[in-house]
Amino acid sequence: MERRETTDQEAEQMDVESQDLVQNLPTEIGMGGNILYQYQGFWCPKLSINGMMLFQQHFEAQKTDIILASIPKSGTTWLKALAYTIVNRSHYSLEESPLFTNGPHGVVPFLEFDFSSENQFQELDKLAKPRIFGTHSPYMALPCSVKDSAARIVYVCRNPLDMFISYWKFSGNIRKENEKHLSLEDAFDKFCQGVHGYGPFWDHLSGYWKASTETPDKVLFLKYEDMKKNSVFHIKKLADFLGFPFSVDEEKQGLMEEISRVCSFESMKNYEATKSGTGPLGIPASAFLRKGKVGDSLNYLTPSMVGRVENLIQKKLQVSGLSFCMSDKLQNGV
Ligand code: PAP
Repeated sequence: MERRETTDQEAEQMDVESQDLVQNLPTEIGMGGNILYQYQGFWCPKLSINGMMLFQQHFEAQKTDIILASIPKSGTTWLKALAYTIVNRSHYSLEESPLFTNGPHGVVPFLEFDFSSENQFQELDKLAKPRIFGTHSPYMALPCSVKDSAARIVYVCRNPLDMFISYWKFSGNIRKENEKHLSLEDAFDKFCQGVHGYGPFWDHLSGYWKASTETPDKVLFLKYEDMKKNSVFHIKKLADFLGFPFSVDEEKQGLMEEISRVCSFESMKNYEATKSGTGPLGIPASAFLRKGKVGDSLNYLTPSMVGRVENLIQKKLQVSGLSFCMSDKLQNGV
């Protein structure tokens, strides 16, 4: 297909059209005082609404693409580091990986945050294959070319209690002085109504879960807690799924253990890119690594709050067959 540049007039027209569309969407205030738009059945943060539309309109998936998907605060940064390291291990020694200087968000861009024009999407054709991207888009909102091509999707999810606390803490930490952070109680109430970035979480999770059960060769579904429990096992699983399996020699040399160590929370916290770099939208990279623990939410939520989420999960997700280790097991978190 022959491509041509968008003219200034067309770009202006598109801008006006998307502005009109956005202005008519229902809104809510989310954590960190961010505006959320109800867009295509999910709550899209204002910061990424234009990017989301551009992604949907202009991204052309290639059959070798790797798309790392998640709802925020579920292990995206970790998954980016792991997938990038696995796929590029023949190009860079572990000691010299660009991951240390550019960080996971630098080497694996987000499709709805990091590109702001049609031209930038077209430029992506020139990237070396396989291209690796991140997204917080719900499955149903992904462009058709991602769903219909042979591009592979890896989804990481996390116990919603920990995901919520991680999101709430992050939003409070990065907000600007003039932005009003929601109290824990208000944010939690909205979370339970599905009003949070890219929520409702149950729709996000069940969309990718369903796709992974229907097309397991296309969508790999991972859980943060399982990865924490046995990261080497999941590194092997990820490498096999992505088509970059470890050779017998690599296994003998302990390469999977080495990748697990290099991408562990403790190691990543000390990357130069984490200590002094920025992540998406200019946010300090250090904000993406807080505690990295399972069960931290129990330090913040009351038993009745925990019970409310447990009920929600049962009501909204059990039917799909998706389950989580809940409060009793979280207590013994990794
Ligand atoms: P994002 O969606 O904004 O990119 P994401 O990386 O999904 O964020 O989530 C951040 C969480 O993953 C943080 O959890 P916490 O607030 O409970 O601490 C962060 O610490 C955790 N995290 C980041 N890197 C790692 C890692 N290498 N191992 C384990 N957890 C990690």
